[in-house]
Amino acid sequence: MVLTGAGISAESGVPTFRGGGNTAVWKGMPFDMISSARMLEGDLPAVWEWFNYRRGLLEKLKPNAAHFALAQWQDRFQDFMLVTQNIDNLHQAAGSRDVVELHGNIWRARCPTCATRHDLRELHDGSLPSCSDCGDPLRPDVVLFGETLPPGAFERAAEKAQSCDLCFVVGTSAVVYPAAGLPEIAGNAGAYVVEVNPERTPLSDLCDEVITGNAGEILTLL
Ligand code: BV8
Ligand code: ZN
Repeated sequence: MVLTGAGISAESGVPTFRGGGNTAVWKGMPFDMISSARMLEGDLPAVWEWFNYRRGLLEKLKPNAAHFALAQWQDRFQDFMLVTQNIDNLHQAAGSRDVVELHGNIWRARCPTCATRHDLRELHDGSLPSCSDCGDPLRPDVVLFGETLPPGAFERAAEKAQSCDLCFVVGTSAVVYPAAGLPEIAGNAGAYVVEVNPERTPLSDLCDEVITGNAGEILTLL
């Protein structure tokens, strides 16, 4: 099982949220304020503006060697699961299949009323898309702070964490729960846990092995 965070997309040019001193800030708001359930309830247009801005940045960016390495791993291991906290779709763009997206996907919108999903690459009605079925305003299909994860996503990942032999944790600062709890579940169930990160994290001391470096280089070498 592999759990990835924003760090795996750093070498693609996607800004990370923490680590390396650059904390994502938008119009003076820290990202966990603009990307929050409260902000969505209070100012949906501002949340759309924030996600439209990020999709604009992402449009030009490509998967990096780390994404491609993991896409190859899915065929090298008999039983493999890729779980990501990222919403940038770069794993899928690199060829990874059946990615467990714990926090949703920036290219999808969701109707809060009828729960239909909409691909934002097909919607062109400006920054405030509305549902083609019921007309209500759509929201990003992304898990914001203070929101629960997509039903079944965490459970599927936790089940694999319980049964896997080897768990890689790549490019995450391991501070956001429940995602950050997955490597602990794996380690407690007997998996060998390997962290790949240029910096130490709260998880480092729990890992069987910490490989210090950039994911693009390390995963390719591995
Ligand atoms: C929930 C999508 C419960 C959005 C994200 C107080 C108030 C409100 C909530 C809380 C609170 N206290 C605790 C909480 C719970 C909260 C939480 O854990 N907060 C933390 C910050 C304390 N969690 C939640 O709210 C979650 N929901 O708990 O619901 C609930 C239950 C019932 C009913 C209602 C609610 C939902 C959390 C999901 C939030 N959404 N993203 C968006 O993108 O805008 S979280 C976001 O940050 C990411 O998705 C990711 O998951 C998370 C962590 O970021 P990382 O991926 O780790 O990235 P980061 O920048 O932090 O670190 C990068 C790492 O990469 C660094 O370590 C760096 O060294 C490394 N790196 C850099 N370069 C490289 C590299 N590694 C390898 N190679 C490189 N080249
Ligand atoms: Zn609808």
